[in-house]
Amino acid sequence: MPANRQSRSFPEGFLFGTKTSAYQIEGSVDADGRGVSIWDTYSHTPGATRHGDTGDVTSDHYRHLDEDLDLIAGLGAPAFCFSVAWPRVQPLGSGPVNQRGLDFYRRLVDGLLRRGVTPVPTLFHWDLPQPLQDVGGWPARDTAGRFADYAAIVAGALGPEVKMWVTHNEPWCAAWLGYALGVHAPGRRDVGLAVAATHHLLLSHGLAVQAIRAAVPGGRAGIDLSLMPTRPASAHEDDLAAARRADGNLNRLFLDPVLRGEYPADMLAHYAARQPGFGVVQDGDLRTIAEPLDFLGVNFYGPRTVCAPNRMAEARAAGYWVPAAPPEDPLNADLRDVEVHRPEFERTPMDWEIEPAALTELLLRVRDDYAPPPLYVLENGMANDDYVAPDGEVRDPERIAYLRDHLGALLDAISAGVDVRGYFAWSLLDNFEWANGFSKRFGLVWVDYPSGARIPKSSFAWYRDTIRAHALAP
Ligand code: IFM
Repeated sequence: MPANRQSRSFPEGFLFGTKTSAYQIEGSVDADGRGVSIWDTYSHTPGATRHGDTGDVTSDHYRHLDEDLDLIAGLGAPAFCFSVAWPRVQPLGSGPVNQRGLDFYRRLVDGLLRRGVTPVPTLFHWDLPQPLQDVGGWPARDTAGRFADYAAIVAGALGPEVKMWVTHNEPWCAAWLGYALGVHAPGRRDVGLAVAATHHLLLSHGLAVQAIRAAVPGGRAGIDLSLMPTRPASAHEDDLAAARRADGNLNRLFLDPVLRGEYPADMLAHYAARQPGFGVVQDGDLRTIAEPLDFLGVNFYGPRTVCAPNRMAEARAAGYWVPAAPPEDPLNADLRDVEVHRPEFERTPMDWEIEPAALTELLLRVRDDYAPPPLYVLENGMANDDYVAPDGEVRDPERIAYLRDHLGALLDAISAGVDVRGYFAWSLLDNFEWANGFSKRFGLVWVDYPSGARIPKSSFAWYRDTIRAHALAP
């Protein structure tokens, strides 16, 4: 049989899962003493999200918990990654603990364990308590200390049964979409604030790792980074420099401090004039940030190609799709990079290019450049133009192909010797896709938002069968 006709097995113990986040699926934002998060504030700001959508109800997971636990069990994935909403646990972001908020996550964890599913909590997936934003948010150092307290509370309450912990999900998004681009909460557009936010998010990560280890005997801690191979549109030195800056901001600004205990020299120089910027770094911080990890989570959706603003005409002539004008947003205007697209690559409805081999490239690069702890792909998946057919089924062959090809790319990385221990599909359920509201569906399960009804899509059955076979069918 030719190689491509054979099924390919995953290593023994390879951990399959799905992943969700609190604000995107829970709803019930006023229930049981929950406080206000920056995403409540931001999503209710006119013009902030598509159609003014909010997470007030979204997939209504808070009230559909048992049904969702049964769906998770039906999928057969041995792990489930969810995030804890800080404002449920500490409505003010500091001080008193809201026991009813903790009880919800206790029920979730117990429900998973009863069904034989390993819970993987993430402590922060962007829903900062609003009172902490009111006194500065992530650009303020005190927020890192408050996060350490919160981490200790959650780890103390959910341990010792919970062994695998993620401190932060995609701190790049929290810092740069939230404080530089202004397209996520809290909607600030200031590069100096984004640099300071980056540092305090990372500092809080290191402090949280220490808190988890202190509270959970045998606890394993890691962070989940959104990473992207970033390529130049040509070999011209200006394009190479633009790609290097983009890579510095997206990837190395996080990988270097976490895995090497230092910020990249070119990024320190690039942001040197920004206030407060790296001026917030104190002695000893980088040692805390580089607290050795038990695993590194990698979130992958696609690669990025950039040219320099003065090279747009050449990029266009070379066949790239190039925007009419250079970006004016604070992030990219500062980085002087222009995102271009390769027309030969299909894009998802998020406009993200589909190139599974870029996942292999990324995993190899992380291995080669950083000698990291074991890797888990903690997010991968696609938005798709799904719909309910007249027979009531939701068929999403595009998503099946996407998952299959990315799992194949992951197996290629394993074959090349990269220690990848698991894969989590984003996402279990259709949900609130941040500024895109409900216009993008990422779920393996369709959610009918008005009624809360769930319909497993054909990708759910495909993923279930793949997990059961522990192999990728040809
Ligand atoms: O929905 C998000 C998630 O919250 C973080 N990672 C990317 C996903 C798709 O955009």
